[in-house]
Amino acid sequence: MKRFSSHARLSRLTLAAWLCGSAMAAGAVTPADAAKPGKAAKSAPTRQEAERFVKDAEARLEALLIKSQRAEWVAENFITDDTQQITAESNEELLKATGELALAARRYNGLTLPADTARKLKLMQLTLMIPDDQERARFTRLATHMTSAYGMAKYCPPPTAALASAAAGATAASSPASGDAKPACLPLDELEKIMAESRDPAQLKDAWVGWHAQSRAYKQDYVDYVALSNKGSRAMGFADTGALWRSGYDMTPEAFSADMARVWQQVRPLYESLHTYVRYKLRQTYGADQVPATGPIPAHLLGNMWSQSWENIYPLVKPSAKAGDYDLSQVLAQRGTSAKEMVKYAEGFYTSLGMESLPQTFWERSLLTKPQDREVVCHASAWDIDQQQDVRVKMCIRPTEEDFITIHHELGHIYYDLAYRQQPTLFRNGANDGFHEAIGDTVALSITPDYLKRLGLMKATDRPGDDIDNLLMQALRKVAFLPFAYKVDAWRWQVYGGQVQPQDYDKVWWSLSETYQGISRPVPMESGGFDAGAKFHVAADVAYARYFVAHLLQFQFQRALCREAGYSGPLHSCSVFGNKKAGEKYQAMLKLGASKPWPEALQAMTGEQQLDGSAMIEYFQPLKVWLDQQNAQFAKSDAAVKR
Ligand code: X8Z
Ligand code: ZN
Repeated sequence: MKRFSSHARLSRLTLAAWLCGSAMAAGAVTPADAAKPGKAAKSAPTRQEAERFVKDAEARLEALLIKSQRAEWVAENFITDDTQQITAESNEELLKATGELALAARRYNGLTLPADTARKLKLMQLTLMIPDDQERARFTRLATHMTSAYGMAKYCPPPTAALASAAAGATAASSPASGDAKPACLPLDELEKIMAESRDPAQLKDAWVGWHAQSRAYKQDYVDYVALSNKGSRAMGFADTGALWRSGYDMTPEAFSADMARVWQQVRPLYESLHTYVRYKLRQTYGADQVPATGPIPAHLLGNMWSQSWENIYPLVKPSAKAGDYDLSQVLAQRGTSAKEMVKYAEGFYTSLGMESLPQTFWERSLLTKPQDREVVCHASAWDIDQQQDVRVKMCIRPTEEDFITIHHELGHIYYDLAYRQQPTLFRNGANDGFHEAIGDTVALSITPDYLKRLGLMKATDRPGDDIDNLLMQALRKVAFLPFAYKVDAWRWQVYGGQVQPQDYDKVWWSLSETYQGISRPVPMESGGFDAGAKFHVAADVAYARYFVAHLLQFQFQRALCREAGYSGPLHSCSVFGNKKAGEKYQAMLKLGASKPWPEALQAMTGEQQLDGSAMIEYFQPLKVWLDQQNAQFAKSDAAVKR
């Protein structure tokens, strides 16, 4: 699968499941037998039998995983009925096998085993088990259908809509049929561009509402999918699929929820300072009738379709006219930087740390630009097709700063894949899914003004802005993201847990949006809505807590790498570009893959054993002081106006 991570992680079947495709090992226990362990085998299980079971399982998993990866790669690169059917079938085969193996693995629970074998058996059981053939087939078809429906969705504004003229200018390929009377349509990437660049609230609202209406079409599919998924999780002894997801962190699901809540409380004051500041600035831009003085910010004004990161409104909130005017997007566009060159920049960072060059097949097989002649899933992803050398990226790259950062993120997945390829199949994965997401983001934290100068992307005469400018930009990306990431799975855990019924999906989504992000829906909710489904990871059923974890871990990793490099200045100015010592430290952790519980991998790299917001807080400390000063001044001037 693609992985947003090693797609093992992007997995809708769950972490271990993607890792664990495979048919039954010869002589292995059948699911029916395994469900009745007492009768399954005549003799008690032994260590030797367990080891042989794991070895056979890994061989078969590997073969099935590769097959399903290839099918899925084709399906996402050429969305057609046939490719959807083929990928659904291969995922079905994989799911059948992972379910059977998970059940069979139970036989060895409680046996004293070598640590590696015990860990593999445990990972194997972190999966869904859907024994009924028809239900399993329906489940994988729903999954494939929702992913493609998301990939192909378009908003076709009516003639009176604010975006009608923008749509008329859209490419013919985006329209349902050229040459007839149907309205022109806007695909997601064009709507995202409007969200990022337009400063017209009517246009922004139209793009927002237009996109969020698309997911209604697959709401019922999602409801059915959730029911089948829960059934599959319960068959493996989990309370529901949310609990299964939370069990992927080497601790109980309850302990993981509590950990997320703990760290969120640590960083919440930083988010609140940013939110207050941004609301004030947006009120100055859009006026008091659009932005309230207190309470939530309307979601369409934050420069992003999901309000998940806010860097696109930097020009509206930048500290002052004195702020630097350097714009990496402009530089990349003006130079006509090609997609391949964008990837080369990112590869150059990893090789500067002592990592290998990307294999030739990466360049031959990746999809780096959006094809004009067919439907593809454009959401960026990294793929580990054969768990050896055949790694690929699928991304519709444009020469922008955002994509410059995203390609560093994607190569983080790829370099993790390459680093752990010597591990056995079941350990070819991240220490947890948040690790996988954090690897490239950590590297991207080293894209400092000094680094851009070294690359020649910034000239000595450019005005790059000072620390506060850069930190504010970074906070719009990283700090703004935290409550969004928290919310997505807080919502899904409740959906999977049955605390939220389909008729209340939007109500709860917006209640969480208000509580955590402090944002509001631009227009009132309508019945039948499915706003959560307008986010890729909900439509494709990719767990999202990974990104919350990653956004904290990356600062922990960066602090450790900078220490290793002997750096002692402020954390936000550190770039480990070219530092082989830091690179070795990083590579040592990457090589471990999933072979050890993640706190051990973290400890080896950072000396810390738990998720912790202190590195992020340290990174943003000067900004926090500045934001609080600004907010205090705003409050004073508001009070003066009121008097
Ligand atoms: O999905 C992604 C990556 C692939 S793993 C492009 N990200 C999340 C998102 O876009 O919502 C990266 C950050 C969050
Ligand atoms: Zn990712």
